[in-house]
Amino acid sequence: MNADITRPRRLALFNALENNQIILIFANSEQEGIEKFHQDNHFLYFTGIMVPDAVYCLGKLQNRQIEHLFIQRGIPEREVWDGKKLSAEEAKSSTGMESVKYLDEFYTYLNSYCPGTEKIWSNIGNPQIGKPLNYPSFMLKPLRKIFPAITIESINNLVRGMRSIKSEWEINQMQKAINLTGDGFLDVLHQAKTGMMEYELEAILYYRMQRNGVQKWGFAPIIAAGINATTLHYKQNNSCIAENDIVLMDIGASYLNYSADITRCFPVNGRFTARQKAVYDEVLGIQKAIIDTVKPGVSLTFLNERTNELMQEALIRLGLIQTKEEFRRYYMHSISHHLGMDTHDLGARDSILESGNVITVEPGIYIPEEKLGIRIEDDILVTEDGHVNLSSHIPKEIAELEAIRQEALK
Ligand SMILES: [Mn+2]
Repeated sequence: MNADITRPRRLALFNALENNQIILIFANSEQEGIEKFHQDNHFLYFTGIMVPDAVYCLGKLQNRQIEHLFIQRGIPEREVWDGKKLSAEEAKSSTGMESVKYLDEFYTYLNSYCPGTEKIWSNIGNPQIGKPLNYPSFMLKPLRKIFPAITIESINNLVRGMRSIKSEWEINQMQKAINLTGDGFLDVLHQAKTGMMEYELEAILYYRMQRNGVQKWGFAPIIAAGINATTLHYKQNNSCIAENDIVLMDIGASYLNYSADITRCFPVNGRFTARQKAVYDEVLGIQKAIIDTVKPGVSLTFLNERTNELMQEALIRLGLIQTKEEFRRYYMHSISHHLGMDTHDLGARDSILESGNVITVEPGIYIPEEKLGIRIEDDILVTEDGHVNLSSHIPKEIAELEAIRQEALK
């Protein structure tokens, strides 16, 4: 992600600002402990750099633009431990910004900008009751005391429109994440056996992804055999896969912080039972019908309402419910969300689709009493004249899945 990619984004961001407003986007802080460093998505989107403990500052004050990047100052004695820090010159050339300062100057600059500032947009997220302040909120805390008149608002509300329309470059990153996830899924189809643990399938997937440059999952992978698939956010992945289980895998690599989000299900013994097939066919039919309706101008609300109708009919056909009102017993979630750097990306739940959006389409039926959960999820790009299914090459037809499994089990 170089300056040619991030510079136009910063220009659009500046144009979204009203007079006497400042944007402060904090990079993630260096993590102690076992986790590798991963960057804040807003910070990466606008700067393109993977360094911890930095701040991007953009303001429109008295109708003049101010823009600085604050980075950590290198400490020569630490270099043998941590390596060299990004220098100011390197930061300038990778971001295309002219003014790079050090973090120890941050509050001095900020204090000089605050008188007259009406609003600060920052990546404070949604404060959660009972949880500690996140890093940006912590950094802005002194300011709230000294300049109580300044409104501090989540930057999500400013950049939602920008981030939900993907550029060609972004779509290419997402396609890579999707393809590597699909390759990993095919490896699983070829290697899974009855009696394996769910985490073994997780390892097969991650091996393929990491060997191809993926540094992290887009989200905690769900590898759920049998009844585990009826727990929507199951992520223990530590059960043994039994003979007649369907394995549900809701998985997505993150490639340069762009996330895939794919769900596939397969029978571990190579063949769906008649009942498993019937449920699978209903979910697949609904998924295809909903994907067909995706085009600019259609709302996510419409997709949800249409799914609910189709689901009611399907569940009655399957003999699971008698009246339409009962359908939430077996289908509890919504059909779609925006996908991008965040797996649940910026974009309102009731948004109207525009060309350049990427959304998931993911109906499911969950029947604990039959130890069966089926969800099928693809990643759909909205285009001028309809849509493109970015994950259409990842097998989901029953005949295809059975053929690959039976070949693998020979
Ligand atoms: Mn999803």
